[in-house]
Amino acid sequence: MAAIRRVITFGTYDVFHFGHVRLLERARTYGDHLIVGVSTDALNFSKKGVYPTFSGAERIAIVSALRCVDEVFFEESLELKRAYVERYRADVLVMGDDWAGRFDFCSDLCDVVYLPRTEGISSTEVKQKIRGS
Ligand code: C2G
Repeated sequence: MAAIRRVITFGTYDVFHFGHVRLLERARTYGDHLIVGVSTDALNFSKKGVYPTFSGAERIAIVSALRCVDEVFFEESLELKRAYVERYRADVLVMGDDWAGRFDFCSDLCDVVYLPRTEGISSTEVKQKIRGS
């Protein structure tokens, strides 16, 4: 029997939208088991200086409810990518191409794939649209 191919991806998934679900659905097609690292509130604050609109507990609950997602965990540090790939025995790491090249340092551990982002949608744009309505 062929071994299960494990796919890992990372993200904030704040104000969850169509671009997020498309990324996750496409990531899942690279294997049989999709593992998603959802960034913690503290990691977001350290990266962007603001907290996400939805809490880590809410964001991870939304992501884990998706049919294409098999396993979730909190991503606590950007510096732990290699440790997460090893801990979750990932065969493929998938990210949107806004991160193109930035995960290549994991390519000795697993395949690294960047998928085209969905155009015309982002959490920031959704928030602006709602504010303007
Ligand atoms: N994405 C996409 N199309 C969009 C918006 C996002 O394909 N219109 C993808 C991103 O490229 C990423 C995933 O959806 O692969 C999650 O996006 P974000 O929640 O914006 O994640 P980010 O804040 O970039 O966090 O360690 C990496 C970070 O945790 C990634």
